[in-house]
Amino acid sequence: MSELARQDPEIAACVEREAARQEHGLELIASENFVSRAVMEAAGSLLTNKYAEGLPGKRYYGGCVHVDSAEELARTRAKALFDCAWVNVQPHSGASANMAVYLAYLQPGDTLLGLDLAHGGHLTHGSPVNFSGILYKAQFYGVEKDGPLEGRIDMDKVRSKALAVRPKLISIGASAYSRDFDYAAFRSIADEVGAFLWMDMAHTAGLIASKLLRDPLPHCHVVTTTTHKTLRGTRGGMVLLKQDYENPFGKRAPKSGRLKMISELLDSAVFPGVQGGPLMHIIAAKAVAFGEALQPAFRDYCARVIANAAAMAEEFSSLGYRIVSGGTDNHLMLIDLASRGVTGKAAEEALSRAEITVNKNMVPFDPNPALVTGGIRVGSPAMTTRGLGTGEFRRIARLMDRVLLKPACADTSASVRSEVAEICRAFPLYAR
Ligand code: DSN
Repeated sequence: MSELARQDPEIAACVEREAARQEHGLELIASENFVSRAVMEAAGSLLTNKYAEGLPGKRYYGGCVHVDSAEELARTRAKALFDCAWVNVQPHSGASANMAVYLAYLQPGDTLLGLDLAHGGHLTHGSPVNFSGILYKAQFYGVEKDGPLEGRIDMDKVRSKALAVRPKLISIGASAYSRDFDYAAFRSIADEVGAFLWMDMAHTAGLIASKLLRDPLPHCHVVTTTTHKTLRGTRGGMVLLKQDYENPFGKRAPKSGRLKMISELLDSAVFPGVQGGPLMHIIAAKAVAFGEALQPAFRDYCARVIANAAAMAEEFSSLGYRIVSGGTDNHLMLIDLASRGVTGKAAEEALSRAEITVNKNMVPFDPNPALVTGGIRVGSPAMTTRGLGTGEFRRIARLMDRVLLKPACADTSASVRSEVAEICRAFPLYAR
């Protein structure tokens, strides 16, 4: 970064300080991870200079031969990773990928059915403050408040809701749900009500690619994801199809009159529907990350992500915390802080003073507003990348408990901070 430091010391200082924060703190935000230096090099490369609207071999600009190769590599690797027939790697983010799905499958005013944001869903699955809730009629299913399915989705209730509201699109996927999904049951409901089934696997894509969670692709009409989070690539999005199929909307190619394939509708939805020029440096970085995820070591990493989250959830439970749904199948857990009488907001701030980063999160049926919350969401992907194992994750749960028992105590904060520093020194980030 010597050139950046010389030309723009203010921005260089921001990057330096963020590097120090990442190196010296415990990153437990479930949606974050640390990419490799190779991914960063591709993301920071001169491919940023190139405009390449269109698709490989069919661009609206000259000079695309090399970025075409990079995008082809990204597509080939993504297809191998998820064992699927088609992919579009251009979405700038998960939200852009999701927007393309709405554009391809729905008309404004159509009904969709998704997981309630307050029960772990995502903004782009119909929240009233998001385009998905503004342009479409959003209906929601949730998780159970108590009983044997506490914190889990009851598929009988999803079916009843689907029969009542007759959605055109059913979404699966979440940003704060610690259990696996029953894709076959979702598909049977979608077929019964004549809906399309869409899985947004942003959080769990790496675990799915590693075959440690169920695979949504054979069951869903379309799948989207982000490329960071458990997939451990650069920030970005992607749309996938297990198999291509003729579009069910009767749309035909202008000259030949043949029915267009759904992949053509999705390609057009990404560009020009939602985006302009794709970010070729980011697409190259996605290719690098997919290449990494195809290595056997990535599956080992994902297995450790799951084992670490499970150990941490167990430790929190034994300390007296309620984990929503009683545990986790994946990389994250939602912790109800009621037993400690502290809000999510106060917990996030107190933990941050001890160099532990989490995010406040509503727990299902939370009486607190979204900016206060009664819980926190904690995830294992980032610190597993640094090499921590189940022993360290259990220790971190105990450190967090010390802070949560005395959130305002400066001495506690200082002593936990020094233990955090010790862990960080033992598991350096980019010093490897
Ligand atoms: N913002 C992401 C998360 O933190 O889960 C979801 O897009």
